[in-house]
Amino acid sequence: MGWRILLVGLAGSSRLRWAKAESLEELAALTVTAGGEVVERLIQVKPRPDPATLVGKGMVAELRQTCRAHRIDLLILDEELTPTQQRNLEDAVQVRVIDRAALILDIFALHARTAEAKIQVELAQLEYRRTRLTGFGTEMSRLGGGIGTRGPGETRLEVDRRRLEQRIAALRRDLKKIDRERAVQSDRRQDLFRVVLAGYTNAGKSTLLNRLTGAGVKVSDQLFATLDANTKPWDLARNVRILVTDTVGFIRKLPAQLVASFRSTLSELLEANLILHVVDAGDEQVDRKIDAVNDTLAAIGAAGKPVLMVFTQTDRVFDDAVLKRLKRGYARSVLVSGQTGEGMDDLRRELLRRVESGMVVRTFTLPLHRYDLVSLLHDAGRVLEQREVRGRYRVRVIGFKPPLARVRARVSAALAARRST
Ligand SMILES: Nc1nc2c(ncn2[C@@H]2O[C@H](COP(=O)(O)OP(=O)(O)OP(=O)(O)O)[C@@H](O)[C@H]2O)c(=O)[nH]1
Ligand SMILES: [Mg+2]
Repeated sequence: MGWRILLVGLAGSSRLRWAKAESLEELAALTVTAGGEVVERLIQVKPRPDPATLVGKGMVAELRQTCRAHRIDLLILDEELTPTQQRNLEDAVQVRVIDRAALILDIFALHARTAEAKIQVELAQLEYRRTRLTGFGTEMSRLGGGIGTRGPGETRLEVDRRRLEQRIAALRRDLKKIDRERAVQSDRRQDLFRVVLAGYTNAGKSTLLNRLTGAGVKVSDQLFATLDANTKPWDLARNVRILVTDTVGFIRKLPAQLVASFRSTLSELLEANLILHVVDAGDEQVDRKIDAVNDTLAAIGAAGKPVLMVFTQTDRVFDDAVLKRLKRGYARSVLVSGQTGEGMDDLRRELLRRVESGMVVRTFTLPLHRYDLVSLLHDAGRVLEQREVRGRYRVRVIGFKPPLARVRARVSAALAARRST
């Protein structure tokens, strides 16, 4: 049996009521993903939240009644709750109360599979708890010089906090170790062009990765199905191999603790040569979700990265006007369906154009019979032309600078060796 849940939102004005209803719709999807059953939703229009309970007095009474009438187990607020507000509400309504951030943290905990994701989630949860403890502490000290916190031994609050700090420090150490191992791995693949998928949760990123690379990543109609980073090679064209990475999705009001603890997973985005911003074309909130993703990209420092907009799930869109508007609104965007494979050629072509625009063309002159060097060039890039000119090989190659520079050094050494003999 799922938990019976009541969702509550606060709108600053009646004009904002509709936006809040939409936000509650998303909160409902999160609740279902977490295994709960949404029994009822309530929105209160209130320009100024009540400092003690967030919602107003009348609403508190209504909540208590609704909870009793519908046998509610848990109340989820779409707004951020201070620890005091949470406690006051629980006392008044006599039901457990959490906020949106706690719910998202819960889903992350449920979906974490890899060791790294598990550590990251626990760290975020403890940081969330710590801000609550700190909140309590500062409130106490504002009440005048530590009354209630003094005594012969440590207070319970201080013991809790110390344990929390110790565990947080241990988790940070574990993450750092995983980070170092990853750094070794990524050194090995630094020559390849890296494309990273970013986008709102449930947009269709993993489906797209599977379609492009046959990766076999888990796809599901749940929010935050993917919490780790999966990287797969993809041969974009002959001799143009790129790496495609699928990673954790975003959402409006993603808790800051999660952004912080998933820093290393999200750093894939910072190392990308190109970000594919994947958007569900069939979503009614397309523009708002794009904004939310852009905000999060900015928050992690990836705002200036080259981006290619990819609208997926076009097979769900039956109104051509919708697709036309997207195509017109976002320059050089691509329309695809990860499910049917429609539009993949367009995506491949646009990607190849982007990849090759970051490449350079170099001409190499090699001693005849140095097939080893010729073969190095074939590995380092795409050979455009290869012919014999006055007793030398002339090879023209398009590729990335670092690998071509390494071959250049080998060629110079070979030529110097010939000259000195
Ligand atoms: N009809 C249709 N459904 C799609 C398409 N792409 C994805 N879906 C469905 O949308 C849901 C989410 O797909 P995922 O690929 O898991 O989305 P995601 O962006 O990886 O989501 P998270 O990892 O949870 O953030 C699944 O139920 C998919 O089957 C598509 O092109 N067409
Ligand atoms: Mg996914």
